[in-house]
Amino acid sequence: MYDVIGDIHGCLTEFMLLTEKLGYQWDHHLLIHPEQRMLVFVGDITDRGPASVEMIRIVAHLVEQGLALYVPGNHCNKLYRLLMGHNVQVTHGLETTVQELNRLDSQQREQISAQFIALYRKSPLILYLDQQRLVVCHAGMQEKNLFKPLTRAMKSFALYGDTTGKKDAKGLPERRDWARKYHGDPLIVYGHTPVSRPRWKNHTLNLDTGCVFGGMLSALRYPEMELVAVPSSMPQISDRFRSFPD
Ligand SMILES: [Mn+2]
Repeated sequence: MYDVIGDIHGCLTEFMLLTEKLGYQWDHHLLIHPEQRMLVFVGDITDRGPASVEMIRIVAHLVEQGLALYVPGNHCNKLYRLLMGHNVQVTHGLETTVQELNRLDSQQREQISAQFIALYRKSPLILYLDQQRLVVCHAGMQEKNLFKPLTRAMKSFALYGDTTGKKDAKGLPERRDWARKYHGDPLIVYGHTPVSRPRWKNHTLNLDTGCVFGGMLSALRYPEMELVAVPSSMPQISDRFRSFPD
């Protein structure tokens, strides 16, 4: 039994409220569910929100202890590359995570970097759960590529979705509606593209309800298929939400 959680982006308060609502309790710095349910993170745990470092600590610790699963998102990928010493642009929210890291003393900074690097390296871009009936991936995956070894193009799809390289009318990267063309049996649960309500399309579910943009933080209880959410405490930035035709 899983509780899949959408993009958190440093929204620790909402994460605490959501896990409480899902029935998790803190026990020795770990979130435990009395019915031994498991948390699954769809990626993008950092950037833009107020508590990215603490989210890294929590997620890394839970995964280390075998109490949670995680797939990296594009923001996680960029943070990983930064921490590995690559030259990345500190933009699109990464600046808040870097500010938080810079406020730590060097020993704490080293520790959190090492924790995140270890978390990233051991986490697959796609999780196949419940005998391959449940697929979790940050930005989604095409039906024809499920269960296959990941190529470079598939890795990019898993992190960024079906991008065109162009910008849309709002100046955001254009993303094709891959879920519309998905007709597979496995349920694909993903995030990445903020929508005002969790979006079911064919056998896919987008759980990124834009918590960091003032929406809400959403979870899917699986296999119950119940949606659980808490409202965001962040200011609402409505032009960050996308809408798709049904
Ligand atoms: Mn993302």
